[in-house]
Amino acid sequence: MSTGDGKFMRLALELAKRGDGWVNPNPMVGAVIVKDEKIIGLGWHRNFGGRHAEVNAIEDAKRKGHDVRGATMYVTLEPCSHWGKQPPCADRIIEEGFKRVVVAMEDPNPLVAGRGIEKMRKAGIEVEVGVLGREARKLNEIFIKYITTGTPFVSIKLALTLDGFIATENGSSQWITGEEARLKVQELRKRHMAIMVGSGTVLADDPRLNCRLENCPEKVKVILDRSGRVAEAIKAGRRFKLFEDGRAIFFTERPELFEGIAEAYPITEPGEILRKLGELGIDSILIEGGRIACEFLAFADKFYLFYGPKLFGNGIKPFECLKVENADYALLLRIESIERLGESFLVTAYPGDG
Ligand code: AOF
Ligand code: ZN
Repeated sequence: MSTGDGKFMRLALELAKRGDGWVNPNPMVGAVIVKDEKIIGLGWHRNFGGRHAEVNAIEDAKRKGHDVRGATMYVTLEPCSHWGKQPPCADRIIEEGFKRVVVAMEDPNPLVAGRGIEKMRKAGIEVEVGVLGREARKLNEIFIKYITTGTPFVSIKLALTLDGFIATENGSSQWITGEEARLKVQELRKRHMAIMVGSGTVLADDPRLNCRLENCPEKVKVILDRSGRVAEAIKAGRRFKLFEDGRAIFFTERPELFEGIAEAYPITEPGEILRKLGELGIDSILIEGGRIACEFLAFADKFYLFYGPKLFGNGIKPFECLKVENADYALLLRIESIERLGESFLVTAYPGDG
């Protein structure tokens, strides 16, 4: 590793984040071109199907009148070697005469998986892999899961009281957390392609389930509606805000009720639902419904637990289905961070104790 490698890669990671929410199910990728220790080009992957970060950085350098021959490219993901919606970046980097390429992580896409690196090395380019690799893998945890399994990355988001309830006994749950926490939820919605709730939430709260940040793409709304209660309510004349933008997908035991109303698939078990969503091209879901969280618990990749400074004493607990009897068998979580958000705080955690 040369001096400056970390600094330039950090910048590339920051650029990659500009594609947040727009590139799914592709990865967020950033690239920085450096020559004689000066930055001459910046690029990132801006939207799904669009030009790759590396090519955007090359075009940026050229637009500014720089010659990239002999330069170093810092890129957060291994340059691709295959023809997809875009031509292979590794070939372009070779053609342009780069001297050195610094890569944060190998591309987990089986179509690439080291072939881009190999191609560039064979062409005589000095290639270094692994600079800020951990950060790059964290940034693209959604992409890594989806490209290697074909099923979406599952995040469970809950707002809890300090004594662990998501609602009172009669189901009222408004405003457990404050304004800052709600803003953070919007950021989570931005990163995930789909938001999932149960029909109970739709009927009780009529949520929009959209992303209200400036510059945020439309969301896919996934609703588990076993008995088709939402369809029946619509037939009875009710209207729901979730249909105002984006795409709505229902999973139900009575898909026929949804004919002419909404896209619906027969409900099966959670694993099947996730496989179906994967087939539909959805790389990530944010489960926001407290009552359905437990059904998907075994499939959770990440937890976002927001705690508000309140006590209910009794009410609805989110993970009752776990029914741990012996403390030795508790589901273990590995905390990634604890963030204070105004009066609330957010615990971000992964399943497992590793
Ligand atoms: C991106 N953006 O900046 C890089 C990617 O269909 P394509 O041609 O867009 O190819 C998508 C694949 O290309 C993606 O799964 C990943 O393996 C690789 N690299 N993809 O969307 C980029 N560098
Ligand atoms: Zn590429």
